[in-house]
Amino acid sequence: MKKVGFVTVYGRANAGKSTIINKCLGYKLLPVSSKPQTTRDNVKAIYNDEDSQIIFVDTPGVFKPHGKLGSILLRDAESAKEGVDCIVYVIDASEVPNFELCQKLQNAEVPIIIAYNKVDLVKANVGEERLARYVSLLPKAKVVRMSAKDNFGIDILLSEIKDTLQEGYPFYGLDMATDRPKEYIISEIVREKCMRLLSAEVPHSIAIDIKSVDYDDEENVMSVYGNIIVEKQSEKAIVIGKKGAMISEITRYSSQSMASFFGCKVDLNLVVKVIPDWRNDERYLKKFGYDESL
Ligand SMILES: Nc1nc2c(ncn2[C@@H]2O[C@H](COP(=O)(O)OP(=O)(O)OP(=O)(O)O)[C@@H](O)[C@H]2O)c(=O)[nH]1
Ligand SMILES: [Mg+2]
Repeated sequence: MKKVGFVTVYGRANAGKSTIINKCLGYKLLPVSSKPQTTRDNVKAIYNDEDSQIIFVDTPGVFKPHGKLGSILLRDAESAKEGVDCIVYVIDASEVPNFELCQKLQNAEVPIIIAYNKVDLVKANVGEERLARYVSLLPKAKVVRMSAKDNFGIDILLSEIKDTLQEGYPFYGLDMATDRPKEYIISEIVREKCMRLLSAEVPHSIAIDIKSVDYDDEENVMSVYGNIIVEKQSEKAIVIGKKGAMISEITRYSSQSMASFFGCKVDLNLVVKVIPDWRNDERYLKKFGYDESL
């Protein structure tokens, strides 16, 4: 028997939720970028050690929603607080405090751990004064001061999480990293590179549609064909770049990440397509995995 359970990682956009989960896992599974709304799904990331299995549920950051996709993301983030064993509430210590989410957490029936993240970016006295105000609204919460980027506080967070979990049998196989198929991991790798390399609003109108993944055992090569979907011709031109410079950067960085994640060579072929206003079109939202009716 191990300590087992589901732990939702919740908080405002860009607080460092996905970074914290990746650091707990010890390898990079989830997309991270400096732009808000990087995460678009409630993805399960499975952590295993000798005495525990923790199933982290990453969530889209809470953000003022735009359009149908934005509303789906917000609904996903809020619903992920239900039916779990513990909630890790991630706060960016360097941001001006915002107590809206504390109110949403005040009636939670499960233990809450405040992951007070990015302490590297704020003077200690300012950070502590802000933290005290959060704690006064969530007096029962445990607090872990962290800098996920520097791996500071990760061990303490894991041990606080384990303290909240019950003994039981693992829910997932010990070699499983996530509940999602490889096509999903690939699409998230490509989307992350788009988030990182493209500026302004373009990344938010992108979806990745992986068409095929074939693996050649003898050559140890994974061949992938996929589409990068954007909403406008002007965005397509930006994603392709001058003489194809941008799409080749996206392809190069994505291939490197895929090669290190899957441990094989990668032949990645990406085509840019325009689907006007897909983020407000139920058919396409569904096709790209953002289901309104769930
Ligand atoms: N300085 C500093 N930066 C951090 C820390 N943790 C995360 N970051 C950075 O903060 C940015 C956002 O990190 P993410 O992990 O994508 O944040 P998120 O909460 O998952 O964001 P969304 O998915 O958009 O809601 C990235 O640029 C990270 O590198 C930290 O402890 N210190
Ligand atoms: Mg995220």
